[in-house]
Amino acid sequence: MAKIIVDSLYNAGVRVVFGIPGAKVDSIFDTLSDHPEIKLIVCRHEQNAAFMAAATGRITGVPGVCIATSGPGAGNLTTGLVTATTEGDPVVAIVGSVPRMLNTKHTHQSMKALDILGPTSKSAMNIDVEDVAAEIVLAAFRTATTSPKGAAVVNLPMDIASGKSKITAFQPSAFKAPLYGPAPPASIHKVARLLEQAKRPVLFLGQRASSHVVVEALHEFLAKHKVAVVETFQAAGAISEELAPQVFFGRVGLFRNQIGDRLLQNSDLIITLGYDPTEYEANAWNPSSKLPIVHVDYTSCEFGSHYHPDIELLGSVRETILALATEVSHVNSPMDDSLCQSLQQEASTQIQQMQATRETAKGSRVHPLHFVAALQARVSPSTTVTCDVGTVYIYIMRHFRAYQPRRLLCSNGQQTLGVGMPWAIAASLSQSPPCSDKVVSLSGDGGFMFSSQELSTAVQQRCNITHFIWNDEAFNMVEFQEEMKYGRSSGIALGGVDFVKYAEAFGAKGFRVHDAGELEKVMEEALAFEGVALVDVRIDYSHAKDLAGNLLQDSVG
Ligand SMILES: Cc1ncc(C[n+]2csc(CCOP(=O)(O)OP(=O)(O)O)c2C)c(N)n1
Repeated sequence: MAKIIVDSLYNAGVRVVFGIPGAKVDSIFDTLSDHPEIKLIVCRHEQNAAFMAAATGRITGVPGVCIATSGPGAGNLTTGLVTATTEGDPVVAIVGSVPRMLNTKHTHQSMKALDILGPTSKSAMNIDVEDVAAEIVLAAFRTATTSPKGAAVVNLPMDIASGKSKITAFQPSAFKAPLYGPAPPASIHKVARLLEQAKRPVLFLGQRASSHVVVEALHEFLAKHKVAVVETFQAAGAISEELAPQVFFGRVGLFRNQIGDRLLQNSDLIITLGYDPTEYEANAWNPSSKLPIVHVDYTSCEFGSHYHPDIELLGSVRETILALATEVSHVNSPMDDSLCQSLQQEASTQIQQMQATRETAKGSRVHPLHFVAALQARVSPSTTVTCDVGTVYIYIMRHFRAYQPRRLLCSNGQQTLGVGMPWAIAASLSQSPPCSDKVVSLSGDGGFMFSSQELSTAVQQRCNITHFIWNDEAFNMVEFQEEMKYGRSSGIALGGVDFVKYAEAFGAKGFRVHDAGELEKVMEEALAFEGVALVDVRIDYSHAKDLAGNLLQDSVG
C-alpha cells in the first residue's frame, strides 16, 4: 500500500515531503527510504511540516505534501492546513489512523481526525478499503489543485497501510489539473467597453492573481494598456520593475490608509483579479458600497452588500485577461490623470523619506523603514523573502518592493504566526539545486518562537537562510492596537531570550544589531554567510501606531 501512495506522490510531481513519523505512517517512511527521488524532510513539529508543504505548494504550484501519524500528529496539522486552505496553497496531508477494527473504540492515539481536519481543508477522505487508495490519493491532488486551491486530507488506517491492492498509482497525466477557458465572449465584450469608458479604472489584484501564469498574462495586458494597479499583500510581486513606475500604486490591507486605498476610493471601475475577501474584506475598502466592481476569478464571488460586482468574468483568470487585452482598444492611462500623478508623487516622496530614515538613524534602535531600505538595497529581485505576521509584516508588506511573483510571501488570510522560518526552509529546498541561493526570512521575536525549533531542520538540511528577528521583546502588533483601543496593553510582554546563543545552540550563526549605526554592516555579513544565520535586530516600534492612523473616511450609505 505504501508503494501505491509513494508512486502516486511521484506521479503527481512531488519531489519533497515533510513530516514526522509514527507507527501509523511508518510504512510510508520506510518505502520513501527506497525512493531517493523524493526527498523526505523530517520536521520538528507537524504544524511546521504543514507550513512547509503549503509554501512548497505556493512556490512550485505542485501540492506540498505533509505526513503525520494519528492522534496528536494529525491534530498538530490543523493550523497549517487551515492556513493553506484560506490562502489558496495546494497541500495534500496524509495522516495515519488506528486500524479500522479499533476505530470506534477508546484506544491509543485514536482521534476522529477527519472530523477535526475536515473543516480546515477542502476535502478530507478516508481510505476505507485498499482498492480505493490510489483513487483517493488522486482525488486529494485534484481537489488541492482546483481553484481556489487548498488542503486535502487523506486518512490512512494502519491496517490498510499494511494491506495490498492490485490498483496501482495513476499515471502523471491524471494528476494534471484540467484547464479552464476564458469567460464568455459577450461578458468580455461588455467589460472591455466599461474599461474603455472608465476615467480612472483600477486593476485590484488578489491572492489568485499572483501565480506565474496569471502574472505573465497580466504583463502582456499592461504592456498594451496602462491601467493603474493596486495589490493585496499576497499578490506581491505581480508587477515587474519595468511596469511599476507606470502603473503600480502599492499594496493595501488591514488599515484603510494607503495610497492604493485612496485610488480605489476614487476609481470609477475596479476590476478585481483573483481577489479573495479573506485578505481585505470589501466592507473595509468599500464601506460606502458605491464602487463599481467587475469580478474576474475562477469561481463566483461571495456577493454581499459591499461586494456586488456588476459583471463576473468566470473562468481562467489568465485566459480572461488575455482575451480582455485583445478586446480593449484604448484605456485612460494613470499617467494622464492628475490624481494618479499626485498619488505617484506621494509614493516617491515616501521612498525618499525611507532613504532619509536610513541616514539619520544612528545612535538608536533600528527604525523599521531604515531596515526595509537597507534590505531592499541588498537583495536581488529573485531573492525569496518570507515574512511572519506582526508589526514586522505590516511594514514589510507595505514597503518592501517585489517584482517577481511569489518571491515575497506572507500569511494574509489567517495571519498565522510562525510561518516565516518554515516557509524559508521550503523555499530553500524548492530551489534548483536545493539551497543554492540565499533565502531571507523575517519575524518578530514572538512569531519566531512559534516555530524556532525548525532552525534545527534548516541546519540539518544545509539551507542557506538569513532570518532577521525584529526584536522588541513584545507582541507589538497586539500591543499597539490594544493601546489604541483601551489606552493600555496587556499580555504582550516577551523577552529574556539571547537569540545569538539560541542560534549557536542549533549550529546556526548568530548576529546582533544593537544600534541602527551597525545595521547595514551586520546585515551585509549575515546575508553573505553561507548557511543558516539568525540576526537579532533591536527594533524601534515607537511609531507603530502610525500604521493604523489617518484612516480614510467615507460617507456610508
Ligand atoms: C498563531 C497565532 N496566534 C496569535 C495571533 C495573534 N497575533 C497577531 S500579531 C501578534 C503579535 C506578533 O508579535 P511578534 O511576532 O513579536 O511581532 P511584532 O508584532 O512585535 O512585530 C499576535 C499574538 C496570530 N496572528 N497567530
